[in-house]
Amino acid sequence: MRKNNNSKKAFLDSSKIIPGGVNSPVRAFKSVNSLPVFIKKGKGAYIYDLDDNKYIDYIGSWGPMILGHANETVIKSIEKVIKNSTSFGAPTLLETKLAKLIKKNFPSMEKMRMTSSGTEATMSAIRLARGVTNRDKIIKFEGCYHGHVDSLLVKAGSGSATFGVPSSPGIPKDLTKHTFTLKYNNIDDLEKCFIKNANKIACVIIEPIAGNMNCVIPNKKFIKKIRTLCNKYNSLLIFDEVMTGFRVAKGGAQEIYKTKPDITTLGKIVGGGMPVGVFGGKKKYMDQVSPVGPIYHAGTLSGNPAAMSAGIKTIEILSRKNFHKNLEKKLSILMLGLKKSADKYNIPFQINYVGGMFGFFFTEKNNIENFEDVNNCNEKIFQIFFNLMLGKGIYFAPSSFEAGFISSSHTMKDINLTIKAAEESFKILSNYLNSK
Ligand code: KE4
Repeated sequence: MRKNNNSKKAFLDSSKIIPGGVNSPVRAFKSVNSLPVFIKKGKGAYIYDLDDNKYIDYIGSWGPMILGHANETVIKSIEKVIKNSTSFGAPTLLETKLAKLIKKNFPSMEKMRMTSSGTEATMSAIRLARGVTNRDKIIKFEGCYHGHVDSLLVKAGSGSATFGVPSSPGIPKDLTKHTFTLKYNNIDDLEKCFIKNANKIACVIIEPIAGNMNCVIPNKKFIKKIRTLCNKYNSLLIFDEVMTGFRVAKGGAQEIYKTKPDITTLGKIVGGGMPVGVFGGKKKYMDQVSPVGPIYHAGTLSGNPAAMSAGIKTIEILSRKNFHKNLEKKLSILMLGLKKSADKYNIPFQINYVGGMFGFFFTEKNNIENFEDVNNCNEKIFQIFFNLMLGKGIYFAPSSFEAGFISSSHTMKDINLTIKAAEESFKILSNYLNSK
């Protein structure tokens, strides 16, 4: 067991004034029956908690920290910018510079707007799609998360062809009835929904590689079919690349699947750990955004100079030769090492990884295709494994429905330490399972 008195005290204190003691639910460690660790600092691949425990960090703030924590160049760029004030609420050159850098890697984003979060980006993208098509219905997929947008916090109704139901109180049914939630990777579901609602669907929004039901990689035919059906029914295709943008490849999942969406949303990495979101796409659509067009979007801190600067530096560094190739190579050694260790102790364990993003599943099923498959994994074993690894200084996502992330700061020493810790944990797990 690792010392955790200071984190425990901090959690008790924060819980008195912040719901759940955290500012985002997953941080509360509820789904792993554990207490959250409060972080004091990070450097490179490591984070340190209030009790001075050191962890190899495979969350990286849920994706932004692709260079690792406290990258000197990024920090220096923020320091330089904030000396001239932290915000103006007026245009600066940095916004144009970041937009051009993004467009270079995401040519489908002919024009774009900055926001302060991924949620704002997807919310604005949905409004834009509804505005330009003058249609209300939208399609999303079970297991995909696009931020806490009312229209998108929707789970499948009794049948996927029926109306969606809110996945949170406080969201009007009158709103969610316009959202269809279909099965990921299921072409039939999709085709039926389009036929049934021909020319009523404003857009399809999808995580083109899913990272919010653990890491689920879509079938290429599925992605291509969405594009075809959107063309056929004049609906817009929105790729939510808040997580996958610059993560799975420099040009995101759209580079890997060679499929151009009409609108793309970005976040996380493009802010280098500072609050940023982006939505962008075809000029003919983006020029309908106010004040050029009638579709409203705004934001006090949209394009914040410090966030722009952090994003510019982060993208400049990850644009270096072989950055993603090296990242995926390192990740493949980690993932295959974990799999080998699990197999050694006959633990049912599957892996998925793309670029610098990964997932692992405690199940016999070796092809995880959708939310149901993830739901059928062994949650109890995940919880035990998570806590064993945390105790050994390995900081994985505290939920079996989250993806993991590696950075360019992780070394082969870190990878080998992680595999060693996993082997010890699988051994304990196997004794536990055999004793049952
Ligand atoms: P934010 O509003 O959290 O910046 O972005 C929302 C969002 C949109 N689209 C995708 C594909 C996302 O993954 C996210 C946010 N991701 C979660 C991680 N599962 C953020 C972690 C959290 O909410 O604490």
